Amino acid sequence: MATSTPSSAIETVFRSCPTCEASCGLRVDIDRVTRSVIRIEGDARDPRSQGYLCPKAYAMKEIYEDPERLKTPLRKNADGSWTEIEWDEAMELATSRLLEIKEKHGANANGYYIGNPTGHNVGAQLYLLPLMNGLGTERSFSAATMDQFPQNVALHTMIGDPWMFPIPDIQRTEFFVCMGGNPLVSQGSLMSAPNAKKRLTAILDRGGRVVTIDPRRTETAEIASEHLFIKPGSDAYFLLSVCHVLFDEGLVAPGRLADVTDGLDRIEEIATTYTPESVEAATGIAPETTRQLVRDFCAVRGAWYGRIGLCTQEFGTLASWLVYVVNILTGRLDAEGGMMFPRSATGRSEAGRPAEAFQFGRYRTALTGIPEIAGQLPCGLLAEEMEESSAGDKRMRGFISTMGNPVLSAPNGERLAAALDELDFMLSLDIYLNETSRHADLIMPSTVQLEHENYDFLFETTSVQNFSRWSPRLFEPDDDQRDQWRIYCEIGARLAGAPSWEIVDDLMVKGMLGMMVGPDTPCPDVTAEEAFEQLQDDHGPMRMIECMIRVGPYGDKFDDRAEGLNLRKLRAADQGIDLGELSAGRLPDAMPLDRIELCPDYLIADLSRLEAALEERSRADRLVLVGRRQMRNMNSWLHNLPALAKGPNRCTLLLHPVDAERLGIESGKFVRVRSRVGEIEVECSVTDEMMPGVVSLPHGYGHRLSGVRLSVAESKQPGACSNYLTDETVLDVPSGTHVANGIPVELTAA
Ligand SMILES: Nc1nc2c(c(=O)[nH]1)N[C@H]1C(S)=C(S)[C@@H](COP(=O)(O)OP(=O)(O)OC[C@H]3O[C@@H](n4cnc5c(=O)[nH]c(N)nc54)[C@H](O)[C@@H]3O)O[C@H]1N2
Ligand SMILES: Nc1nc2c(c(=O)[nH]1)N[C@H]1C(S)=C(S)[C@@H](COP(=O)(O)OP(=O)(O)OC[C@H]3O[C@@H](n4cnc5c(=O)[nH]c(N)nc54)[C@H](O)[C@@H]3O)O[C@H]1N2
Ligand code: SF4
Ligand SMILES: [Mo]
Repeated sequence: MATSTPSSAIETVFRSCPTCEASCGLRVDIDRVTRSVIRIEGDARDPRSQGYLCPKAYAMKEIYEDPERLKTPLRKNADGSWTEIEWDEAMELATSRLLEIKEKHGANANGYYIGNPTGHNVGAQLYLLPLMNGLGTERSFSAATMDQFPQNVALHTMIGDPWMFPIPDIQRTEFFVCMGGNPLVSQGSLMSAPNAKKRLTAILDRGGRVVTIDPRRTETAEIASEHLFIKPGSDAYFLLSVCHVLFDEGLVAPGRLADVTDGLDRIEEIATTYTPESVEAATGIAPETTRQLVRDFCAVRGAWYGRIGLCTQEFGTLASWLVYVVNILTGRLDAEGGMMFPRSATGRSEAGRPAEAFQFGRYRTALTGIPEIAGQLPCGLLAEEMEESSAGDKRMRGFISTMGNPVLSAPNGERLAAALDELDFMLSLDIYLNETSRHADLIMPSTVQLEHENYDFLFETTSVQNFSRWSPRLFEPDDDQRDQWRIYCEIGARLAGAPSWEIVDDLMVKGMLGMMVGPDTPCPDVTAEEAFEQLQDDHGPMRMIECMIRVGPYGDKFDDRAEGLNLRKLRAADQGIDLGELSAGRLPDAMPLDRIELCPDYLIADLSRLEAALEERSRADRLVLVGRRQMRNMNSWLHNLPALAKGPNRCTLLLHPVDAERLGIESGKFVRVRSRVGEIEVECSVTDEMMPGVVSLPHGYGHRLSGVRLSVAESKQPGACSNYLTDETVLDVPSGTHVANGIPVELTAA
């Protein structure tokens, strides 16, 4: 809870930073009278971040203070100007238009896109359900298909839970292989690790090794023991050759999990032909390097990890799957120092969960017939779903974009921008008038980070150390601002014809309790009614969190006098609750399937596509584009903050001196980059940190479009949009994830 210093008006409040996955602990000095943030520091007492913070910690303050941040709903007038309107009018407008479309053209004539900050806001996550139920549409798109979806698909088919991610035990590992991730900058993804630099350096300090495998010698590579360049999109070939060496040299040792794993023979057979020699031309990795790496990895406790560079590529699902396969073959899954499973306080990886069947192909996109996969359609196909010329009468006419900026972050943003203008009605749930929301008929902003409570709901399942953390609201919002959860709940209630959002909210909590307490549950002695009466809050996401943590593995089981965790204790814990190191031995009990399926048929079916591409991949004359993340960015949306936007242009294209010379390009000069779908101009930087034949450009820039209110971004870091080059038709087939890494491009001096 907030602790105040009695002699001054200044109060120190502790909370976690919600901007990236790391969820660092912060100490924030605030003045409640002027409602201003005076200072933000890393909290040395936080058990996970131990005082660490990055420049983006100030984003919380600057977003809160940003004069261009929206606080009131905005309605677009016929002449394109905007008028501020009251919430009731906005709700009425949004829901009547969406319902009209639904009645005239069916539920599927509406659709939605869910963006990244959702994962950082517990209310937004928990209340998507009433919104989605209210819409009742199959047209569901999200940032997942530009992100981790291949991992979801691999896990769903292998262990039965798409969200039970194995996380590297970097606290104890002696050998960390990092493919397609740059934790020094991202602070770890599906490996939430504040101060990744310190943690990775500690591996080296205890005599271990860190090996990075990436087409760029990244910031992480700079501190690693070794770096291997790999050609973009070739990781599945390389990982199959790793499996080949494991079998060939008798290094396969699945250990404890062998008894519960099916498919060991099958992977041996698959890997037979993938010798390190046969894939060398495609990967660029010398056979002896592969063999030695495999031997060294097997000699100690290692963790083999892959992240976004392995997901958003042409063979993303195979590459992500093979990372898990390598860990299983070497006995490193669910073992100390290997890849482990966090145990969240909200109980989402406890034994006895039913396995949700993996489904796909129940419906398809209108033009290209791409199948839905586990309820998702590829986000880059939003445009073809909206265009009359592509989808005809079946087109999407009503659209909600929430907490996302797909014009910059999804593939072929230029095509999407044009398609958005064909819609009958578009609602943007966003705090800025930006590249995407400028197309809306109505924008509804929400409170921002400092103005609402939070709970690290997603990242307690991806953290390298178990923890449970609640964060307080620091300031009451001005005027009549609404929290994101309440906006969802209210739109959902109105669309469903419910009497009020409060009733919908109560029903959700009661429904949840009905399954959580009572006979045959971990809380047999409490009834749902009794539990409901005990809840601390009248409404909102913390009621659901309270239910989950009280019933969860560390919970008090709705017994106030018991030792266990409850919301009251959590709210009193300035640094959250440290739940200790990750522990081994969670499989098979904690997974929904009885046995691990090492070679799911669904994934194996994609091997023929991989095989067929080997020759093309082995060509030496390809020039391809990959992405890169930077410390002061968070995808597309922190560029309007002066503290983060300052400094030289960061939207630069990195290329190797050999390529620069061949193409007559110099550092500091602008170059035209062309792909099948688009063309942009960017400043170049020539550096041998790139692999020859590969160029690197960050995403999330391109703040030069008319009609936006982002004056800082526009003047300080406009950049150009790398996703105008991303071809929306090229997919990782089994997951429907887009290929943002390994895009064929041509360069010419501008
Ligand atoms: N080329 C390329 N493209 C990529 C990637 C890549 O590596 N390369 N990465 C992909 C990945 S991993 C991701 S996650 C996506 C991210 O892409 P998106 O999901 O589209 O998210 P952002 O671009 O971060 O945009 C976030 C939006 O949310 C708004 N916002 C922030 N906070 C709030 C809030 O509290 N309430 C409301 N209502 N709105 C808020 C911001 O103003 C902004 O418009 O980008 C993907 N795109
Ligand atoms: N500062 C900062 N932190 C962030 C974000 C941010 O925008 N800024 N975004 C957050 C989000 S939404 C996410 S999803 C995470 C992502 O977290 P990370 O996965 O760590 O993200 P990147 O830094 O993009 O690292 C991807 C790496 O893959 C490499 N790569 C590209 N193609 C290939 C390939 O074919 N094979 C291999 N082996 N490597 C390849 C790239 O060169 C790059 O170094 O970061 C999160 N943290
Ligand atoms: S690393 Fe991430 S969580 Fe930590 S201060 Fe920076 S943005 Fe916030
Ligand atoms: Mo992401």
